[in-house]
Amino acid sequence: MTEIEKQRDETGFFKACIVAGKRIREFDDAVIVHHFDADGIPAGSIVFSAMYRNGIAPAMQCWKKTTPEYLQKLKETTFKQIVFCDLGAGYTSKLAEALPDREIIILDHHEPETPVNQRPADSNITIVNPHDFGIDGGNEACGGGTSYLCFREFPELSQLALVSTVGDMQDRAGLIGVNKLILKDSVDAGITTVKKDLRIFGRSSRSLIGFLSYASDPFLPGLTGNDKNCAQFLAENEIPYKQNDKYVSYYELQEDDRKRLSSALIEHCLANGMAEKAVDKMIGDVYLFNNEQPGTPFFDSHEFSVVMNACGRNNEAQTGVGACLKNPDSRKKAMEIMQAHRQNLRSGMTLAKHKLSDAGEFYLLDLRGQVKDSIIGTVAGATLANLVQSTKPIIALSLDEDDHEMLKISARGTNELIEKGLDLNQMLRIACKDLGKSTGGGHKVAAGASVEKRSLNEFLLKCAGIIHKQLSGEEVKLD
Ligand SMILES: [Mn+2]
Repeated sequence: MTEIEKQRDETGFFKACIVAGKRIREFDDAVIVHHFDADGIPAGSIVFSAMYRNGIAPAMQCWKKTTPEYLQKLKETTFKQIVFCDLGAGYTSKLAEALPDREIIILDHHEPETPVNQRPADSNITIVNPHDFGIDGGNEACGGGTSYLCFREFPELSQLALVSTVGDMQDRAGLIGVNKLILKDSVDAGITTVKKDLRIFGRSSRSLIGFLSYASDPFLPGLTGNDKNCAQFLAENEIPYKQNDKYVSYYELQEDDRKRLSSALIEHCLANGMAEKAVDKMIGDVYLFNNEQPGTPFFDSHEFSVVMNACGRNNEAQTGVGACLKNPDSRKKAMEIMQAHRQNLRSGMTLAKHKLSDAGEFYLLDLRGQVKDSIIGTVAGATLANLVQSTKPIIALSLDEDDHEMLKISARGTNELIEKGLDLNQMLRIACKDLGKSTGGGHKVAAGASVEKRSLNEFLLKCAGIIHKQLSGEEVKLD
């Protein structure tokens, strides 16, 4: 069933949220299981906060995905109630099977496993999911948003909902639908201010040079990864990036300097081959939190969400939760984690420059043992974007940190290559077929795979063959 066929029922969704929220606040022996990403961490923190207001401090667990191992561990606990945040929707039957004697509430925005009218009526699981009400969980309600709507009587929690929304990248074209409503709650309650501005990380917490040279979404041609060029660019445009011997951040500039910098940057990106569409996306609404200190990443929803992402990817979700709950020690630690994470990214990118080789049909970036599997995709994307000519896709290799028999592979392309027929999702799916326990897939422009070490040569040969076919317009068959 598609979204369009389903009757949109916002009121029904809000009602379901309120009922679930009320019940959750009655829980007295609960664990919150939340997703590990920049949506899931604030989502779990929202539920924790709401329960804590009733004097109850539930346990928390963070999952990367639903695996039999995680399920088994949860089964071994004695919690009577379980709240899943930002995960669970795709696995309700497995949850019902493994945990038949618990009361479970799932607050999720991912595509549900079974349509709402085909679910068992006597289940121990309550599902709250925008998809059930004809609301697109892909772009107008995230895990944090759904969680917040359960506890709308606490408008201050809308701050975390917005961190989730931005963390789930649902703000790319401005907020719509349910997200827009949450923003309105937040603005009306004096929690959030909306501004039109450059949507590059580090507006609040980075020096201007770092702001430009660390930019990775999008990658700024000639500037990302190059401090010298950034300093020169700022000087050429007469932006006072150093004042009284102190490097200043974007928000510390005067309004007219900020404006001059954004127009110069846009001009620079257009002149250096960035697609117009990508350039347009650089300016948009940003959400600033009135109750936070400017100069910290928590002041700006985007920076806040990057801190969450860094915590999640470095197995420090608990620190992320602490930061959401405004614990000063957690916040300090979370900022250190983010700095280390971005430093890793940067050294990964420097290393990549020396390690890149041309493998004919694609660029090969072999970073086995040198770059962590959690950032290999970002490094691959950055490396491809920084090439003067990205006429072929890039395939990057790293060691799988959880499974020593496997490699983690990231493949990245460009929109131009997609137009010519490249499909990295299809490519990796086919290349992994019949290679033992190798699996792969993702999107056309960005995909990943887990490949057996001993099959690497065969895998790369298959990749080359498939990419060649795709880019020369030949038909590629799944088997
Ligand atoms: Mn999510």
